[in-house]
Amino acid sequence: MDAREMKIKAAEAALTHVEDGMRLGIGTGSTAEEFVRLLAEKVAGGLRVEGVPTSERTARLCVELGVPLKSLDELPELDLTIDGADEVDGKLRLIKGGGGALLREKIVAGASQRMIVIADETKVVETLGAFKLPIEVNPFGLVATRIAIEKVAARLGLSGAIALRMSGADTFMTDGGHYILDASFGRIPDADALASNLNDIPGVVEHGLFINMASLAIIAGPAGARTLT
Ligand code: ABF
Repeated sequence: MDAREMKIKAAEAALTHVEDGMRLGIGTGSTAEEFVRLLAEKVAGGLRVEGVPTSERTARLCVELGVPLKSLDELPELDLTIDGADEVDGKLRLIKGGGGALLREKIVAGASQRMIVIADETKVVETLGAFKLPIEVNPFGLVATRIAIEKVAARLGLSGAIALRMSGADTFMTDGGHYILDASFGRIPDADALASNLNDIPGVVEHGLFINMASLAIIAGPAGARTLT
């Protein structure tokens, strides 16, 4: 089974959790896009759902494939969000934001009763941190915010490069008009402490540690899909 087939397997398994009439948060990334494609087929077959997309990119795909969308303000309480991840550990803690949509992803997941993560086996880790931690920051005071992040990291025994994300020659800009700093901390033994310390930095808009948000992860590997709870 190749990487795409594994993503489709995870997306198929997630689709079994979708019921008629549900208000859905719809994630971002290549795995979430496989879910959107399968969901669109069900919608074409008569399934009634309303989706809130977590990015402009996902919104465009949903519109193209005919998945009905609403804004989060129109639909502020959601039944279920289905989204990908960059890393997931055994306690369903996640690193997200590789695709740059972490702020909307976290707001949408936070507005949902349940969040199901869909991923392939390569995303499962014992300890978070091999993937660079995306931190969304306000462009104002970028240098001061980066220094504050370094200080927080040092207090927790973490170090490593903190790089401004680029898109070609330009600074990468999120859907919300913010920048992303990608922090190469390596192994993060206390993700909970890092998450709460980052939350306290004024210039940090949001970070990619998703703690206590996912209720289930569907992990697809060569032998099929398994769940983590
Ligand atoms: C979103 O897309 C992100 O939070 C995560 O960064 C990324 C995962 O993408 P993919 O499914 O393409 O690996 O879910």
